[in-house]
Amino acid sequence: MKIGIILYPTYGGSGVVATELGVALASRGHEVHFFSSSRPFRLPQFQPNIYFHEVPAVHYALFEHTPYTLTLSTTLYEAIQHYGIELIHSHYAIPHATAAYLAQQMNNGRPPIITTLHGTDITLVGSHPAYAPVVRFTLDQSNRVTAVSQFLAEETCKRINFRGKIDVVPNFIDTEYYKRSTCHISKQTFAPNGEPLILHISNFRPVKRIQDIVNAFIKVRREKPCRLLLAGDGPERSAAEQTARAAGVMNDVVFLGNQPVIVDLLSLADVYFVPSETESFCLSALEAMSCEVPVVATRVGGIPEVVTDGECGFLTNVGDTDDMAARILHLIEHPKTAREMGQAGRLRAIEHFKMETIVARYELLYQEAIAESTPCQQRMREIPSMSSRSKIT
Ligand code: GMT
Repeated sequence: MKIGIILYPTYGGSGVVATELGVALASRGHEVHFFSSSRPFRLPQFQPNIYFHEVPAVHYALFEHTPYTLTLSTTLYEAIQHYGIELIHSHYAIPHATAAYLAQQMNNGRPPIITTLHGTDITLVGSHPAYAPVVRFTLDQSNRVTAVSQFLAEETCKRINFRGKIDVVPNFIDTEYYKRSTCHISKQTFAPNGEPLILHISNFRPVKRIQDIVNAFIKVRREKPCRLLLAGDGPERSAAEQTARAAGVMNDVVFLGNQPVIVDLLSLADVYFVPSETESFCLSALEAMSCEVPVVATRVGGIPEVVTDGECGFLTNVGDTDDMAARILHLIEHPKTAREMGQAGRLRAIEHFKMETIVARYELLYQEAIAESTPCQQRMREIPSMSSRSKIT
């Protein structure tokens, strides 16, 4: 198939999932066209079957904001015409699904569109009154809609009153790549005295509750020497630095900035910590589980569909930094339990979220959407007549 994938290029789960899906599809022989405002950070430079189309930002003095939706529609439309793209897979509804719809209308209603909802495109942004009607309309126009968790599928119906069908296709993980390995970095780099390492990776937006990470760490640190590794960057970083400094634990907190390759960090970690306000899925928790790291996370959104409480780690209430600290402390004081929970996490990743299985589900959805949207006459032309079929002997 010739597949167009629209995605955000920046650090964030939806862009990572879309990139890894496209790369997997390309290695299965499909022709994959990525559409984004800049090259997605995890997209390999050279790989057969992969094309990258940069969506231009065209500024004009009259515009307060650059109309990205329109330049994306034109970029899609031209690629559909030039390469014969058979299906568009839009990751994140706003404005990607809307731009895909425009391009489809410009091209006489083809190709079909699959929209994958990732979370904040419904829970934080999409349900805002300024967006909800257009998001609902665009989902109605998509040939198929998928959500990365059951939680998100239900929220979509509740929050924007969407009445159509939503297929739940969870995010996936390449368990062969994401596995605990002998790491290129020595643990001593971060833990000179062999201290346990607590790791968090995100884009440091308010929804990630970075202050809770630092506050829980301060409580754990009072009981036991340990170190906190924070990978990523974003608006909440400097407040977190101030809190750590004021509490006198800054020497035990390492801000690593954005890290394109995280498997090494995960291979060093003793606990993965994610106290988010909401998460439709939490891809980083799945990455940790695949690397046998026990997870301490909040019991919100789609997280319980990923992390089984008491089996792959512990779930706590949002903001309950006492409980979070107690759970982390328990794991670092009981390495055998931590190891067993880590192994249970990897098994769960393999059984429920393996890349090959989920990519095959998307392939099937694509085939169905293409078949359903192919006009009857054309489909009949594609089915050879009885006389031209080879005889069954
Ligand atoms: O919240 C982020 O880190 C980014 C955001 C995105 O759209 O890139 O993540 C959302 O999509 C991810 C991939 O499906 C999910 O794993 C995250 O849980 C989800 N974030 C939220 O729901 C807050």
